[in-house]
Amino acid sequence: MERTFAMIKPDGVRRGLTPEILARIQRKGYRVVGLKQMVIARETAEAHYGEHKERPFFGELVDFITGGPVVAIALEGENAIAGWRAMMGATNPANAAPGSIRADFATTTGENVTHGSDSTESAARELALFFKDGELLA
Ligand code: RTP
Ligand code: MG
Repeated sequence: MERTFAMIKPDGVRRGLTPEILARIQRKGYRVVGLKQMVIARETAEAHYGEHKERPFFGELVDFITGGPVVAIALEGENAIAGWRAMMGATNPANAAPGSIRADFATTTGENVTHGSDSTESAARELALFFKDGELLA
């Protein structure tokens, strides 16, 4: 069993895609062990995307992710880290597999609807950044 951090980004929430995305997660069979709608503090966003600090799009990325409510989700399941990344599809929706969330609902790399941790280490770090111990189901 693995846990991963998933997020519906501000574009997804704004466009009313939250129920559709939660339905896909549940149909897949992942267990939602944490769930909350929130506006991300700038400091948290900068820590979350710290690996991209030197990239030219960093400022825009932080502006975007803090620019409206997101839905933070802790998922549990067999192979959940890679599995959720597969459900999301490639970063650039133009390269995302047909049927994936980004292929079905996004057109640009900058606003690509969902986030998913990319490794065991990122998952642990991001879950701790967004959820306190008591907020996750055992
Ligand atoms: P995420 O972290 O949001 O789940 O996305 P990801 O792993 O698929 O992609 P990553 O390389 O971690 O990039 C994080 C987010 O930064 C934006 N981005 N813009 N303009 C660009 O070239 C560019 N590259 C990345 C995207 O919104 C991406 O999701
Ligand atoms: Mg990433």
